[in-house]
Amino acid sequence: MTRLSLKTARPAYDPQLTDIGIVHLGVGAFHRAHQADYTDAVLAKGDRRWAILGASLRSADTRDALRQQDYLYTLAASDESGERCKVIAALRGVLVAPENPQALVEAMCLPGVKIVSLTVTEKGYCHDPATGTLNDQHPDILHDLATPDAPRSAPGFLVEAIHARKARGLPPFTVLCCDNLPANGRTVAKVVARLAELRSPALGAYVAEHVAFPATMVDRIVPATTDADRARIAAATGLDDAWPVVTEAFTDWVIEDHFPQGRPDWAARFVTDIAPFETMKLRLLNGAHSSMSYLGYLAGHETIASCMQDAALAHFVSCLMNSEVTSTLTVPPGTDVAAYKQALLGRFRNPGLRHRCWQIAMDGSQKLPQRLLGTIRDRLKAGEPIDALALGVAAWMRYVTGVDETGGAIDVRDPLKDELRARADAAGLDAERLAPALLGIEAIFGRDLPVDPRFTAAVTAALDSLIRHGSKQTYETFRST
Ligand code: CS2
Repeated sequence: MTRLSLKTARPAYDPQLTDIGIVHLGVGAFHRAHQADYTDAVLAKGDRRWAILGASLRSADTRDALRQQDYLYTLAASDESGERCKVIAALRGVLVAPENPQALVEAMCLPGVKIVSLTVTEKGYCHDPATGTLNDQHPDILHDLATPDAPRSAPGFLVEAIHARKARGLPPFTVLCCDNLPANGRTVAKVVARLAELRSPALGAYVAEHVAFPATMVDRIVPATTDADRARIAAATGLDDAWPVVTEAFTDWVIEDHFPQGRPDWAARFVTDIAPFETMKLRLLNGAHSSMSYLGYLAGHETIASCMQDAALAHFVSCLMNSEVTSTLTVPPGTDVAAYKQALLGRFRNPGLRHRCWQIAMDGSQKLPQRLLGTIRDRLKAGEPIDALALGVAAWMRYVTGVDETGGAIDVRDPLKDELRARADAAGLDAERLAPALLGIEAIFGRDLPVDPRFTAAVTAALDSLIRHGSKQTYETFRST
């Protein structure tokens, strides 16, 4: 199949006539649906300096799929009016870091590269999620300190390339974190400066003084592509695409405008203070997502759209957002929070997105702090109840036991998976033992929450109900509140 269907938007520029201006670490579906889409529009408008060279830090899958199609791919975006496809040409290549780490460092040292952006997921920064500081005992960090010129971790690549550029008299690139970390620019700056400092105090000082780490709030729901998506998109476009990306029509990007080496004129919102935007999104969207993913999975829902069709679960999500999260937010300039929440419920309901609970449930140990625990801290400080938030945390605890409500195995994916499983196995399915066992993980809960009786009591009660009555019956109790 080679003919492009007339309904499919094609690239408005020749990718061969573009220059690489961005190296992107973690070239997965989210990047291809979000930053690459914004950059494609910039290239199409005629500023050809910003093509993207992608890198995978782990597997060769994306490179292998896209290489045979010159790194062009289809982006299919849906809302209630249907699905629209376009071909994105912003990605000029994909390097697979483990095959040749030096080649990636060299690419990051190209003089035309002004930005290194990242979507390596929360765990990719090798930090302690409760405090945001580098975990200097992380195996990849130990590796990168021992072998700095052949790094493995994202911070390792950043530090090595910053070091190499400095040695060559090239200005540093701007580091643009596009992951859902709290204060993502500041957090990554801290992690990278610390790793640099461990290599040499002078390099640490250079990073702190000369490298820009603007913060971002990124928002677009991007489920993993399925074979059914491939078949449907091939039928719609007439293109045989090995790895199209499926997303929603909605997209948002708020960026702190601090790019000493220049930046593309992305159709993003450039602001001076990102914090209120980021907190609103992490707590409302991602907080609801994570809570729904654990509760929904346990109740037998496969996707978020299916969770939203369960009136009791949809009601729980509204309670979580309206009764517990909203009071903790500072309204971002120009934002109508009620309208944002309304739109969010519509986005969750989008039947065109088969966003699996299991996918969102991954890496909970890295996600809970910014999605639920920060909100809980603020509520406790204000002396306010935390029942819905505590149920979200308890559902995660029930989920990471690795056994579902019918006795089946749950495929728990998490960097702390082994520790979670060992603690859960030792405690057994008893809330009085399981809750404290998991609350004892300081990297997730810090030191304050496990000793706050209001928090421990709420989580233990919710977990007890989940264990005794199951997820569905537990979230149904919110209908009468
Ligand atoms: C999701 C996010 O997988 C997850 O954890 O909550 O990827 C979410 O879809 C995006 O942040 C939406 O912007």
